[in-house]
Amino acid sequence: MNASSAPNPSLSPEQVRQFHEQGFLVIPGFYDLAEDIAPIQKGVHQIIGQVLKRHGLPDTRGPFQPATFDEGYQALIAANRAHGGEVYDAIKQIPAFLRLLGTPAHEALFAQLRADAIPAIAAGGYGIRVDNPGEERFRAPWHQEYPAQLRSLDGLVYWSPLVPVTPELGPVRLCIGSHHDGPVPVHTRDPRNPDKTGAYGLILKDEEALVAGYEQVAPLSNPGDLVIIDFLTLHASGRNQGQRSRWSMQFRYFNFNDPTGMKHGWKGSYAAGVDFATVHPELCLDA
Ligand SMILES: O=C(O)CCC(=O)C(=O)O
Ligand SMILES: [Fe+2]
Repeated sequence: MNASSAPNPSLSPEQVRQFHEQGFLVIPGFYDLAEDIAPIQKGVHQIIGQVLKRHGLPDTRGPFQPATFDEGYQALIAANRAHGGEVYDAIKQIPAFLRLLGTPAHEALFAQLRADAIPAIAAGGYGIRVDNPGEERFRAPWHQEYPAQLRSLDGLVYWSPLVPVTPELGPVRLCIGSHHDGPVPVHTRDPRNPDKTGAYGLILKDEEALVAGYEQVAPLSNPGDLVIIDFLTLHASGRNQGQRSRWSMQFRYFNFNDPTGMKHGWKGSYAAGVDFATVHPELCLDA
């Protein structure tokens, strides 16, 4: 499907049923590789080039090709990890990425999965993750999206990879059906990882026992595929044990017609400079 030219993607009744039952849905080939994905990969390729240039490092890469758009990135972060941070901050400003964020297809999916919704884009809730091999600091522990994003209780994450996600690259893990059990209280600091702050520092109450109570899956995916995740579904980053960074896009939508969001005025969480404990003290174990 070409997301930019197909404003009304319709999920089959079986897909809708599966999403509500499991709390996530994988849609292979949702986006058009040439129209939607390659321009974003090209933007990343260009930004890697600009960061190399800015730091006076040689650019020995070949011309852009979708399959190798991130060439040179491992060498760049080996030279200086902070250069990777520059790439990370820059790539969420690629015009093709922001165009895809606002595609009518995302709004239509939301309307199909949430009855009577007034769909909205979560400000600060979109980006491109770069999960580097062997890195722990930015790996997302088990979490629900809601405390990390707020906006509305019934929001959706649209997750889509820019590289083929193999088992070595640490696909996202999901607890099947966990959204049915509602919001889980959290600790706001992880004593095991004191350098994890903000949303990365939120740790679920009784994490280990809680997660063990569900069947888990870690779906593999390819560029163009879409994984839709309910804001209440428990999920976590896998561990990247490969040689390449795992590049993936996150688009988050919420609902202006959700009672919980209406109550707090659709506040955002950490990315909006809000301490989530002030909005939901009852969900915060150390408020
Ligand atoms: O890609 C990941 O490792 C985590 C993704 C995630 O937590 C999200 O998209 O909300
Ligand atoms: Fe998440």
